[in-house]
Amino acid sequence: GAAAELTALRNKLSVDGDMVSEAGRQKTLEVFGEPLTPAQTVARICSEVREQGLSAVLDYTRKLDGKEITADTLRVSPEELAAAHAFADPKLLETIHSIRQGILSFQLAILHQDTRIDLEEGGYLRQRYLPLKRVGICVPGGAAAYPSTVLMTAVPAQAAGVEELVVVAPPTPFGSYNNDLLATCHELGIREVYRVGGAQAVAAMAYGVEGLPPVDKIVGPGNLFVALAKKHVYGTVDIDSIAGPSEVVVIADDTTPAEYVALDLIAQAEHAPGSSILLTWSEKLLDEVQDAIARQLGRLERSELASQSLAEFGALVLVRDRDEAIELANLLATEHLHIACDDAEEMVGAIRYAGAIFVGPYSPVALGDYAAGPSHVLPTGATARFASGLSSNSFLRSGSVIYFDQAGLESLAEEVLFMANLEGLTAHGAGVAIRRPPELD
Ligand code: HSO
Ligand code: ZN
Repeated sequence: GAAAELTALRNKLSVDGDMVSEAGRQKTLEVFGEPLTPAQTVARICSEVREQGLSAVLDYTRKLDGKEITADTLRVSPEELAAAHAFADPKLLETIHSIRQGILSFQLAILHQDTRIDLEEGGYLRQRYLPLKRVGICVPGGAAAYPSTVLMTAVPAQAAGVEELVVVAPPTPFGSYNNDLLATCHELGIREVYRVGGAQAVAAMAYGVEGLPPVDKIVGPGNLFVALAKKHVYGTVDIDSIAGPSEVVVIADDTTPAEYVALDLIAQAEHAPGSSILLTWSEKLLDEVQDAIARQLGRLERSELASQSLAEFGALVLVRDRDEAIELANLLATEHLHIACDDAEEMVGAIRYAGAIFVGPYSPVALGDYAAGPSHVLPTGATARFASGLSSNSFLRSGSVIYFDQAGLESLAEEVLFMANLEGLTAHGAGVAIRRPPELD
């Protein structure tokens, strides 16, 4: 039934390093002298960048992106950033500034707090949270320019207290040649922006190359090659997730205007690729949404891209009832779940898996994409089963602090000695025994 079909649909969108398209075969044959899978391609690029540094980064930028970047033009100079900012529409800067405030206050509010518990016997235990020092942000530059992605990654990092932020964007008109993107970086106080994308950008940030010191964590979305490269360098650096295409599941009934639903589905599809699934128990709504999609596609700008995505990765599903909708939503563990019906708030408790839940008819996903406060970098491809969205807490690491005085140590001494003896680690035991107070008779 619906579950099997939707799972198949979802698998079409999964991050698959082994799949080879004809175009991919041709391109890798040309660049590497043999046909490679995306995973092999990425492994090759990463190890060359690791071994040869900047020259490999510039080489692959020429061969894969067709752009001549040099050691001098790799980094967008501070003057260029300032110029982009000066040239930008004041309305853009104002908007970025005001959205930043909202994101910042939410991200500060959810930040983990240090915890300390005092031990009755003598001593305390602490959990400390400290920001990462240097973080790399991938900004895509293929299908559209995404200043919003800079906001939704950099501001949470700043809320956590990250000192050094690095942005990489491919050398394209939607990437690091985009004035709005550069102005946004500058407005947010980001001074390190590099014109590089794809696997070579991820490798450069992970291993460091001449002129680009290595980072501690790499976050942000990208195409298949960026996703696979993050997977490849994980362990050398931390990563946020291995993200696939954007997705939405909308649950609605006939309390929801069909035009709203249609636009929400098309909005996700216009990311191209993007997956949009409607779950409804109202046949009436389903029919109306179908008509509304056709009507809207006739007048929207990106309708060509959107209708392709809808055809390939979209579905309008008639379910039995609310319970089945909830069951399927949990199975899909989608990036965005929009519960658009009247009693949406009551359904939230039944949802176990979703990157973010949008509740009621007035909380479209676009609100979260651009302005609400939680980051729009969210787990895709059913990884919401185990992963969380990006947040200020993604930029903290924790560490414990243990302090016992002699009485405190004594209170656990017998347990430690028993365990040390059990494991046969006699020095562990002796080191505790020697600290025990002298026997009092
Ligand atoms: N829906 C995308 C984020 C985005 N939308 C950026 C518009 N711009 C992934 O959550
Ligand atoms: Zn979006």
